[in-house]
Amino acid sequence: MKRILTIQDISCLGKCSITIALPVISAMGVETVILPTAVLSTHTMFKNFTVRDLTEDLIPITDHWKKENVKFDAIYTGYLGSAEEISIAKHIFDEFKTDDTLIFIDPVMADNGKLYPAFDLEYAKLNASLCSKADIIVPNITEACLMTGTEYKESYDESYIKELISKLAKLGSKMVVITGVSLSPGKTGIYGYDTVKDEYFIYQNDRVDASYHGTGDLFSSIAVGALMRSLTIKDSFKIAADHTADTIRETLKNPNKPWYGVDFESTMPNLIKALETSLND
Ligand code: PXL
Repeated sequence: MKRILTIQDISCLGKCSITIALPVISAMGVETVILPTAVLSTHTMFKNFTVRDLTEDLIPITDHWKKENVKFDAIYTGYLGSAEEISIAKHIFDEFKTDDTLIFIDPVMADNGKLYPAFDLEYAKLNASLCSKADIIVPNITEACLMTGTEYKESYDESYIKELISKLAKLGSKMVVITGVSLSPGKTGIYGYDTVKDEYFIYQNDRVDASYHGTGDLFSSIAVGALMRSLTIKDSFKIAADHTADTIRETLKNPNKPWYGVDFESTMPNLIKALETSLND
């Protein structure tokens, strides 16, 4: 069984980061080791959340793993709380990366043209330097703009996305996948570029007119989980995009849905079926 290390916060209530990554990746049949960067009472879209920062625990924890000779097939980073945690994540890559370790970075810090409350432009620059260490990065358009110093646009065309991709590729990651890209009305999806093969890949599905927290984390967890089950890049991102959209649609049907996250628990059986189908194809 493949083993992933995921480095992100625990938001105790809120359905995001580790409370999505751990159940989803585990259910996909991949061992999921967690390194919690902080424990928050809720995610940061709630008011008055509490934070217990765990920065000083990270190196002792990973030093212990090193002594136990633990190896990871992938390291997946999401929401990191501070500049110091970005530099610790780089150190962890250096300590644990082998030729076979996939570094998958979701530079979580912003959406819809705005940085999340905890972050500033300096943090965005540091996230860009973290991305230089990646095999795959999956920023949304806002994060792509912040990391490349590009003006954020609500409406854009394909050349704008290609320009963002080319600037992101210069950061040094082997593969760039921009999420939340809409190339025609009523559609949304991903726009990817493989720098090694010099190949673009695009996947669009029907746009659901609702935005929920944690959907980026769900998307990334599925993509990295599917890659660890040896699906191709294209199949992994397709399953991630389709399942995330299906989960939003399913959540919309729930009259008692919480405002802060999606009902990924209800759709989990469908994800496993889709994964099994892809594995048997
Ligand atoms: O889903 C991204 C995320 C993760 N962790 C925390 C957040 C957010 C988004 O707001 O606040 C703490």
